[in-house]
Amino acid sequence: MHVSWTEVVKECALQSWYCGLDLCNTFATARHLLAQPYPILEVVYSAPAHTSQLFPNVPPAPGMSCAGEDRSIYRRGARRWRKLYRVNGHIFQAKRFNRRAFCAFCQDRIWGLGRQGFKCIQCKLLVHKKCHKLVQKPCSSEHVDPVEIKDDANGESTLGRASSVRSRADPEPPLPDTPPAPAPAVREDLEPGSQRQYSLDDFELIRVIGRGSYAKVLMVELKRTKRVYAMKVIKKALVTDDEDIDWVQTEKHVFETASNHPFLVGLHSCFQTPSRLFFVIEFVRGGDLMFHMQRQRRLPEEHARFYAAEISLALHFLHERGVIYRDLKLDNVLLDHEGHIKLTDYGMCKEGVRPGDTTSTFCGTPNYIAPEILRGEEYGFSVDWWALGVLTYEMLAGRSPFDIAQAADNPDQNTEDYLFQVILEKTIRIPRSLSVKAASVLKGFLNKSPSERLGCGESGFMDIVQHPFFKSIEWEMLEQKQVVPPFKPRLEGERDLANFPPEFTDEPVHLTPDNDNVIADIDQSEFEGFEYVNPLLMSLEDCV
Ligand code: ISQ
Repeated sequence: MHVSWTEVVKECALQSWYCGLDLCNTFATARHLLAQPYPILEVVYSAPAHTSQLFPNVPPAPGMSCAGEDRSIYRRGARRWRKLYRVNGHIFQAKRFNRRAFCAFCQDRIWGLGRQGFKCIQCKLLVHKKCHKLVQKPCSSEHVDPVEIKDDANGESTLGRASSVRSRADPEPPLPDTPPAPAPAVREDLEPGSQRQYSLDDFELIRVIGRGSYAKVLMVELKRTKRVYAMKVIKKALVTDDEDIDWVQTEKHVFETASNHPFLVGLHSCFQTPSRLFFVIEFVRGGDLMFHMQRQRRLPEEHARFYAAEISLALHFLHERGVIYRDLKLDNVLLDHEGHIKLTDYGMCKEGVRPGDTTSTFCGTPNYIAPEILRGEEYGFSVDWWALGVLTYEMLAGRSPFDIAQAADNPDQNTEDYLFQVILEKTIRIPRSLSVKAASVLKGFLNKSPSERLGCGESGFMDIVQHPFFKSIEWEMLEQKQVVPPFKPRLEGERDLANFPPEFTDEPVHLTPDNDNVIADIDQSEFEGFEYVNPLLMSLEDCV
């Protein structure tokens, strides 16, 4: 499948409007508002309310940098590009229907598992996947600003979007014949007393510690035990279509798998209110690697080796269980109070991947996207080893491998499109200050050909374990957390938030009251069965 660059360019131009300086950081940092996971339906033409404080500066023109902006390292949200199919003016997107729906072409019921049907994102016409190419009736809403989509040979396209297309902030009304079901407050299928269910009343909200396009992360206390947790809060109104719902399901599944590994954040419980979904997650106190890199500029090789090795173990664990992580970046690597890593944020993961299997969704965080994704190729676990290469380079060099000197002054070089070209074409230059072994491991991970990349050959993970850069690592000890980390985050007490950015911790912690009109538009049946309690953590809690 061919990826069209023009669509990417358009995205960049729009998104480049929102940037600003985070003056709190000693490492001069500019952050872009690239927190929208789906560019097509997420681009906004005026800054959303929450961006005004964090991104106070406006560049002279779209695509240009703000005064003093240093683009080398900043927080960027991961995104998934939607696959759209254009036929007769319609722009179809694959949909899963859990209510009665009929094909406008053959009149038969659309049913079955998975994404059985297609829905036009403009006129809402519903058709079978098999019928979508046969639709004669033109789209009745073609006056809507056309989404910029390039048709490819198969009529299959990626990307493109216009402001008037329905977005997450403008949720889709439910189908008329199906009234929304109420949110299940308590799971009725549970044996009485077998599992405790949680609700918002069980927690005291203490501080905001993070924020993404979909979610806000809070530090909370479970009142009964006084234990502290991170709570990821997602507004249901932002989870409006299949891909979003799949994302929530995936995150929950991977959380369940992750709870068994020392270098992956685990889940305590999940619950919901009519307007929100809540993931209660183990709290990791040391802040993320982005925060620490912004203060330390670059890391000694010994430190980078330790983090890269622990991350490798976490990725290998996921891969062995059929999960591609797809969102490795500094922001998603947390440090615990001792200095061990924990990966977080599983919303971009791909599950159910067997060895040799591939997938093709165009997704990730721009600076970390592997060349095979950009080339539109099918890909597998290789993309995670590429991202580890980018991250290890950032730790060792204090900048991205794809930074171009003076690019910030040149609007043509300041776009995501340009970044993608650099990732695809530029030979990566390794700073001379790095050791031969470090240079070798970086070249290994950053091989643009996935089949030749370190970690992707016949012997897979063993090639990483045996690489000279990792010679001093005792892998079994490392996995058992028996190796003392090179850096211990400074913490004064269990609830010290000194390692979290003040731009988050200074935010008011309250959740806005529910709006009945918004709730009325939510199809609660989509969230049935979301409740979950991790039996492992529960038994720990009972010991308190
Ligand atoms: C757990 N602890 C601290 C921060 C976090 C951010 C996101 C998800 C989980 C977290």
